[in-house]
Amino acid sequence: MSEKLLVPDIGEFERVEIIELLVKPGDQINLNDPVVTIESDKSSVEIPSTVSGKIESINVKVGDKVSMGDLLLSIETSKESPSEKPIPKDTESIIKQAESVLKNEKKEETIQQKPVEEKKQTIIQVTNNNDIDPLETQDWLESLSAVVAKDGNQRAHFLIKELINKAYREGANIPYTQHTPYINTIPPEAEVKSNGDQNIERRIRSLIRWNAAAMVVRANKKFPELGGHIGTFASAATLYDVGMNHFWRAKNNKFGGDLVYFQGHSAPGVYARAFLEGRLNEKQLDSFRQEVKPGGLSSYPHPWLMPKFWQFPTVSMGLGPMLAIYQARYMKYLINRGLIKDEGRKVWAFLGDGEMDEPESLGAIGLAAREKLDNLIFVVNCNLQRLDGPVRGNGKIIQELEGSFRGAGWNVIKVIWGSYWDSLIANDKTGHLVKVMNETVDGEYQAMKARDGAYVRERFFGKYPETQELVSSLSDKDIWRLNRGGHDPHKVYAAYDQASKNQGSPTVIIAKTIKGYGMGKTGESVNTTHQTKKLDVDDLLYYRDRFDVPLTDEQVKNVEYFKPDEKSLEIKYIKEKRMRLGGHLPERTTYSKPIKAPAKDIFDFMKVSTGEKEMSTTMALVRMFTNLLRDKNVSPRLVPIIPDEARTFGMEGFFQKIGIYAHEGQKYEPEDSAQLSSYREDKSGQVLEEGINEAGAMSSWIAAATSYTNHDIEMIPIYIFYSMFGFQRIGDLAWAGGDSQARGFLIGATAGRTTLAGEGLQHQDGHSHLIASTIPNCVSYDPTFHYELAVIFREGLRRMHEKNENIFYYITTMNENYSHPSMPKDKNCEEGILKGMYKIKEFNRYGKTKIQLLGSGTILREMMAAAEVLQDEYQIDSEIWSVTSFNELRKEGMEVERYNLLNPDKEQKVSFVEQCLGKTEGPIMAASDYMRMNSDQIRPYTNKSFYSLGTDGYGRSDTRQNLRKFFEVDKEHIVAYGLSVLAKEQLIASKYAKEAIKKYNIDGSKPMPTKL
Ligand SMILES: Cc1ncc(C[n+]2csc(CCOP(=O)(O)OP(=O)(O)O)c2C)c(N)n1
Ligand SMILES: [Mg+2]
Repeated sequence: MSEKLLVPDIGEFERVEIIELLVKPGDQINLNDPVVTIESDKSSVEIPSTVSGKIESINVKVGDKVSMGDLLLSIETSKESPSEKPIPKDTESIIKQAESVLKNEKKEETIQQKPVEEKKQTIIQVTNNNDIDPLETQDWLESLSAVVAKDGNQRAHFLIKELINKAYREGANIPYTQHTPYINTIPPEAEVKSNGDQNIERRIRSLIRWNAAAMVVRANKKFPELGGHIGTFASAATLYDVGMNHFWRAKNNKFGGDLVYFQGHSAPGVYARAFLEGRLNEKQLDSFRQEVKPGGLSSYPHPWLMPKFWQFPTVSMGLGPMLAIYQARYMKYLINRGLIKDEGRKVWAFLGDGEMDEPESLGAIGLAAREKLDNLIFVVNCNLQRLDGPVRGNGKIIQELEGSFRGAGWNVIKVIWGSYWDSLIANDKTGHLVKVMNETVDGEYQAMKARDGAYVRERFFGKYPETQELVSSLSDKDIWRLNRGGHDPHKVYAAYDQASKNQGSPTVIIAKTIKGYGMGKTGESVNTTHQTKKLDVDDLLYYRDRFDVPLTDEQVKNVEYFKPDEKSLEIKYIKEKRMRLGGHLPERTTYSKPIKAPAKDIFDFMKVSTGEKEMSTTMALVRMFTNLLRDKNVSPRLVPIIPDEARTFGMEGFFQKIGIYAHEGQKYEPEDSAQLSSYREDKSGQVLEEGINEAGAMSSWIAAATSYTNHDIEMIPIYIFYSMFGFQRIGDLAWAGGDSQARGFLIGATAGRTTLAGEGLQHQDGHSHLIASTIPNCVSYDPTFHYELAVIFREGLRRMHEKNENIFYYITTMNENYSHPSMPKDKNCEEGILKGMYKIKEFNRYGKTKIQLLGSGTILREMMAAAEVLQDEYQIDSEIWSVTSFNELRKEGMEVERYNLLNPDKEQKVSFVEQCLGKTEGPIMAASDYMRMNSDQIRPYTNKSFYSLGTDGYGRSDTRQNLRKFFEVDKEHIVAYGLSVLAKEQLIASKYAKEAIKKYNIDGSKPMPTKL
C-alpha cells in the first residue's frame, strides 16, 4: 500500500524552502526517520516520516518552497490496515507516563500507609497564654500521640493536613506555619545508631582538628600575609568526620562515587584528614597557601590548582549550592537518558549559614524539590556567625532556613541539640525549656558560648523558674557541657542516615554548631573568630588540652603536627573506614573515553556559498547542530542547554527531534501537539530547557562540561544564550567553570552591540569577548561566515572532546541575515581562522596607496563594503582581514613577546599578527562590534600604525544602520576614518578625509558615544 507523506503543520510558516533531501527512491526507512529538511528565515527543521517503508517517489527537490499539506514523497508500506497502525509516538508516551505515574502514586500510597516503628513519644505541652481550654488541647494532643504511636508519622501528617483543609473550607483563616519547634527533627528514640567506635573516632577527630589548625598557624608564622581559617573547620569537624567515616562512598571501578562539595574555607580540615590517611605529607601541609611552587596546597578547593584532589570550586559563596543542585539534577538526567547506571549516588553540599544569604544559595532550591532530587543532601553548618558577626543576631537562622526549605518542599532535618540535652528535653514536662529555646535569639546563643556555664545558667535557664529548676542539679561545668547537635556524632549520624534513605525529595540538614569550637577565649564564638589565623602558645596549649592531643608543651610551642604510627589503632581505623567506603575522598580522576570528532566533511555544506540565500550565523549554527545530530558518536553526547530562548534562536525543531528533558515525562497534551515543532517533554529528553534562568543553565553546563570526571562520561554541552546575559550575568560561574576544567561550548547568540538592533541598552553586548578573555582557558571567537563557524566548531570538538584539552569555547553568533561566501581556497585559510585572522580579500587595482582593514563579526562586512568605496571613489587599495578572534591573537602575541624578551640571545619569534601584517603595506585600521579594547588587544604585536573603531558606550534600540552610524562602525564612517588615517600617516592629502566627513554628514563635534 502506498502512503503519501505531506508537509505537516509547521505553524505560521508558509512557502518554506527545502534545503536537504535525506532520502532517495528505493531507500528503506523507518517511522520517524527524517526525510527532508526545511528552512524558514528563522530555523531549519527535519520532517520525519510518519510510516515505515520504501521510498517510491520524491515529489520535491532542494530549493522548492513548500507549505502545509504539500506532497513530499510517496512511501510503499506493508499492507496493514490503518487500524493496525502503531499508536502515535506521542500518545504512546502519554499512556506510558500515565501508567508510570499511577504506579508511582500507588507506591507512594503504600509508603505513606506503612506505620513507622513504634516509638515512645513525649508530649511537649508548650504553655500558651492564648489557650482558652487547656483540657481540650490536651485531648487533641493525646489523640495525636495515639495516632503517631499506632499508625505512624505519615498518618498523623495526613490527618493534620485533612484538618487544615477542612478548616479552610469552613472559613477559618489559618496562618501557614513554616516552622517546627526549636528542637531536633529526629527524636532520640528514632535515632539510628552508628556502629563506629566513638572513642577512636573522637581521637581521630581531635588530631584532624589539631593538624588543621597547626597548618594555618605554621603558614602564618612563616609568612604572616598568607591568611587562612581555623574557626570554620573547628565548627564543622564532626559534620565532615561522620560523613568520611560512614557515609561518603568514593569512586572506584565498581561504583561511580558520591560527590561532596566541601565548604571552601574548611579546606584545612580536608587536608588534615588526607594527612592522616597518608595522602599528604608534612611538607605538603607546610606548603598550605603556597601554591606557586608545585606541590603546594591550594587555599581553597580549586580543581585547576590541585587537579587530582579537588573536584568542585566552592569558595565563591553561593555558587556551591547552585552547582550542587544542578549536579544532582544532571545526574538524574544522565540516568534517565540511559547514559549512566542508577547506583544511588548522592550529592552532598556543605554550606555556611552566612553563605545562605547569597541569593544564589536559595535561588534554585525550588527546582531541587520540583525535580524530586532525593540524591541531594545539603548540610548547612549553622555556627550562627559569618565574617563580621552574627548571621541573625535578632532572629534564628535555623528557623528561617527551615521555613524556606520546607516551603520549597525539601525534607528538613534540624540537628540543634546534642545528646546531653536529651534528658533535659524529656523532663521538660511543662514545655518551658522548648519555650526558652524558641524565644532565645541567635545573638544570645552566640554570646553564651563565648562565656561559661554560669552565664548560661543565668541568661538561658534563668528565664523561667521551671527551666531554672530543670538544671538545679547540674553544675556549671555540666551546663557548659550541654553540647550542640552539630558537634554530636550520634545526632549527626542519625541525621545523615535518615537523609541518605529519604526518597522523593532533597534533604537539608541544618546543624547548629559553634564557630571556633574548642578555640577558647581567643577564638570560640567571638565575633572575630572568622579571621583568627594566629594562636599564641596559651591558645595552643588550651586547644591541645581541650582535645587531648598527645603532644608535649615543647611540641605545642613548635606547633608540630601529630600523626600516630601507621600501625596505631587510629590510623588503621581511618584507613579501614575509607577502604570500606571504596577509597579516598575528595579525589579527582577521569576514566572517560574521548569522543571521536566527526569526519571533516560533516560540515562541508557550510564551506560552499549560500548564494542568494541569506542567513544569520545563529541559523548556520542550528543547521550545524542538525547535522551533528546525525553523527552517531557525537549525537548522544550533545547536551543542548537553553534558557527559554529556543524560539529566538530557531531551535524549536529540537523539541520534537530530541525532546526536552523532564523527569516526569509529559503529563499533558501540548497545545501545539499537531505541529512539527510541538513542545515535547520526555523523561529521556536531551535538551535542558532551563526556563529564564541563566545561572541555572550555566550550572547545568558546568555539570555536563565536567561529566568526564564526575561521571566518567565525556559529554558535549552547548549552552546557547543571549550574549549579554552570558558572561556579564554569570561571570563568576564561568570563572568557576574554568577552574573546574569544564569542556564544552558557550554560544553567545544575538551578539554584537549594533547587530542586535531593536533591544536597547541592557541587551546589546559589546564586551562579552573582553570578559571571556579574562578566563585563561576560555577560547573565544567572533566569526562572520558560516565556514568560519564550521571550522572553529569542529576544532573545538576535536580539541576538547577528542584530545581532552581542558579548555572551553565561547563563540558569538549573530541574528543579522546575509549571504555567506564559499570558503577561500587558500590552504592557510583554515589555520588562519583558528589562529584568529586570515586575508579574505584584496583590492589591488591602483597600486598607489594601501590600507590594511581588519574586521570581526558582522562589522567585517561593513569593512568589505567600505573597501569597495575606498577603491572605487578614492583609488585606495586595501587588504581585508577577517579577524575571527582578537583574543586568540593577543594570547599568541603575548606569548611570543614574552619569549623574545626573556630570550634576548635566541632567534626571535614572530607573532602571528606580525606574520600576517608585518610585510604588508599601509597602516592598519581594525573594527568590531565590540569595544575598541577588543581590537586594541593586538596593537602591541605589530610595528605598524594601528587604529581601532568600536562600539564603546551604552547600546540603545534603533535600526542596525542607525546604530552603526551612532557608534561609527558603518561603511561610511569606516571610509571617512580610513581616509583620515591615511592622511595622518601622510599618505594622502587631508582634504579627502575632510570631504568624506562632509559628504557622509559626519559631525566632528559630536561627543564620544561613551558620553551619550
Ligand atoms: C561571594 C563571596 N563573598 C565573600 C566571600 C568572603 N568570605 C569568605 S568566608 C566568609 C564568611 C562565611 O560565613 P559562613 O558562610 O557563615 O561560613 P562559616 O565560616 O561561618 O562556616 C566570607 C564573607 C566569599 N568567599 N565569597
Ligand atoms: Mg557561619
